[in-house]
Amino acid sequence: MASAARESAQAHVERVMETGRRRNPHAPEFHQAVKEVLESLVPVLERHPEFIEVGILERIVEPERQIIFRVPWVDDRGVVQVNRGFRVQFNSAIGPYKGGLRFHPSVYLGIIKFLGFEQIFKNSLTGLPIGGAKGGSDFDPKGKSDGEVMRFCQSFMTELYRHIGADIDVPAGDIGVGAREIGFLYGQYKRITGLYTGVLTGKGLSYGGSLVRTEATGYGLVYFMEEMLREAGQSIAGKTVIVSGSGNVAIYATEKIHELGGKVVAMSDSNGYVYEPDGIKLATVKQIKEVERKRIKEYVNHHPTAKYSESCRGIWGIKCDIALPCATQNEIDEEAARLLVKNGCFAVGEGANMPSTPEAIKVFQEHGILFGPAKAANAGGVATSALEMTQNSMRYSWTFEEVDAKLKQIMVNIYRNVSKTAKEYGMPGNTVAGANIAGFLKVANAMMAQGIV
Ligand code: NDP
Ligand code: 2IT
Repeated sequence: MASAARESAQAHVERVMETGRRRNPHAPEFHQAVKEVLESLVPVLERHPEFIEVGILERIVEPERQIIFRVPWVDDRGVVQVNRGFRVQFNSAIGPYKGGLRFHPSVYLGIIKFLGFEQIFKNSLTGLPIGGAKGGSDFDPKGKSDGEVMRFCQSFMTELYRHIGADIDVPAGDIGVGAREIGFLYGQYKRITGLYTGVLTGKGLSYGGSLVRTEATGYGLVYFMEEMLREAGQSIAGKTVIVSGSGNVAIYATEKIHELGGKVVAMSDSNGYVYEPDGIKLATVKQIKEVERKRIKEYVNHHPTAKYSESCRGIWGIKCDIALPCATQNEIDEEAARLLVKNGCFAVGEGANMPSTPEAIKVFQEHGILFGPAKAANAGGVATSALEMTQNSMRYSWTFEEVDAKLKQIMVNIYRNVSKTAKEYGMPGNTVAGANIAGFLKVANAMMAQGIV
């Protein structure tokens, strides 16, 4: 009986994935994200055949709405440029759509869908009432003037505004979208609609932003890691850490690691990495990246003891105790994972979305590496976005200490929920399954209650 149920749950998952592949050609990242989640859900479907009966999986892999639009703008030379804009409103079972906007030349529908799909489960894990969405554009902010970025953002919002709202869909930042872009987007939304509402998060502190949102993803990642290490009788103090990327998530993960007595010895960007055995001087990275918007290789001009190497992949060859991939999807492949393990790395926390390939995750699992999967470990950013929405609704602001304490508690709760769920389903230590199952259950129960919609 049990094995018949297993077969049918397995067959159901295979069928949904097959339909997904047929319906979404040329979207490998989306298929990768769906496969990882759905394969974890087989034991859930065995316990809850009612989820199969009402087509929860068929519905959860199909976005509620996908918007693709033209974004025309004029560059500083007076030349007309055209980019493509996206917003995928994936699932609103547990709250208004919520998720970031990514501006990067690699953006296409498949990337936005993988991110939007992940966001459903991540947002559920925060315990806060937010649905899943993602958006963005193939616009490349690198090398653009502030004026160009502003005109692009205004054009982007001139189309997007009709699809979003404080109780409908609340975008935020992601790669290439930080405080500057959110400011321009917010200004244009307000100008068009006349509404002063919490329609975006990651806003500046002077116009409705929340303290700690800037730091939240990186800090949250380290709070998650700290709790995972604590359960294993370890701590961050005294550990050597490598952090890939040098953007928002990487910078504030590094800041918190240093605060807790760890030492980050390497950071990167898409061109290369810097290695500083005495510990990265974060003030220099902030100056180069946040103020000057330059490349990480500039770091060695300030600190001649550091070494710069071309090729961002080389960072995984550096000896460390803990690795925090905080740049982009699939940045750790099987070879990089094996190198990390060989060099003694015992814990990996995913700050970026889907930074480890399935083969890399397998290597980590086979070697008993403590692993914080993205949708759990990097949920601190969107959780603090939800706290920003709460403050906007209350027309009130909490102090830094208040928001930080809530963020920390949320990350500890996420780790405990993930760990407990993995145990409940007979897979102790399997944080990937724990995160996927725990995130799924809340959404699936809400979808059950709301009928076939
Ligand atoms: P930023 O734009 O601030 O920084 C991105 C960093 O990653 C840069 O150092 C960038 O280098 C590097 N990077 C981007 N694309 C690539 C690539 N294709 N190959 C190599 N390096 C790359 O973005 P964030 O720090 O906000 O985002 C980093 C990751 O964290 C993303 O995966 C994002 O989805 C995820 N995330 C972000 C959250 C947030 O609140 N911001 C929340 C949860 C997850 P370069 O300058 O050379 O492009
Ligand atoms: O991937 C993510 O969770 C984010 N980019 C943050 C989304 C948000 O709405 O704060």
